[in-house]
Amino acid sequence: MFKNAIVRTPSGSIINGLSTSGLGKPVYSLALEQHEKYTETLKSIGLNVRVLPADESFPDSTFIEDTALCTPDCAIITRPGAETRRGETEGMKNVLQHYYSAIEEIISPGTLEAGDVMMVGKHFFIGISKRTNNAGADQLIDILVRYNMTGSKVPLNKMLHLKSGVSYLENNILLIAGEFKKNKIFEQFTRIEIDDNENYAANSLWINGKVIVPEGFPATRAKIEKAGLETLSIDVSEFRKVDGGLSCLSLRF
Ligand code: CIR
Repeated sequence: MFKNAIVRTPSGSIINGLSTSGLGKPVYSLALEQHEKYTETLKSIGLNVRVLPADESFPDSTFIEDTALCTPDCAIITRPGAETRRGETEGMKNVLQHYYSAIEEIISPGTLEAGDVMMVGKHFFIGISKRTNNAGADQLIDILVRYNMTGSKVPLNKMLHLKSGVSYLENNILLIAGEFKKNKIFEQFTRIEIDDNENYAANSLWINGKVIVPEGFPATRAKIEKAGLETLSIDVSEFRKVDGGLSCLSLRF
């Protein structure tokens, strides 16, 4: 169960965020509106939400998930693989000190973005992607082991981040899309397979028994409900334009 969440208000510079979507630039006013609804939804589920101010110097800084991994026992400040995002972690230590007495850090030559990290109880799957390298994953595994947790690597071919294609919905249920559907690494889970035309919805968000699904993906929502989970949906169209999804917009712990 999660108690807290941290989000960061999108900056006007989000229009220059890294993107491969081909969906055009986000409309800033709409991004702000959607972000506010996202924040309100987290609060309505019962989380204490801290809202950090927008940071104009980093177009992608609203995707705060990538800057830290918040485990039950320690927080780990990441080292983003995207050079334009590296400075986003500055200041996160101060923020997280309010919640954690143990804070670790990924250091050079390691890179790691926490969108590549999926928590399954005390085990963490770590995507090796264009953003997260082996050195970063190895450092993370060493840190996890020190705190009685474990980690393992998952190679990525097409997706931006691990959680662009797979989300853990607790109780051994995994929402799974694209290149991961046939991956033996995920065989042990009860899998909800995403239809290829709804791949974006693979990044849905389990919070304390409820699953937030991006708006506009009815087949995925129906499948999740069929598995016995309650769903909510939020429109995150403006974040999708810059390759962001529901999980990217918060740290939850
Ligand atoms: C990026 O390319 O880094 C951002 N435009 C999107 C980051 C999405 N974050 C995530 O999946 N955790």
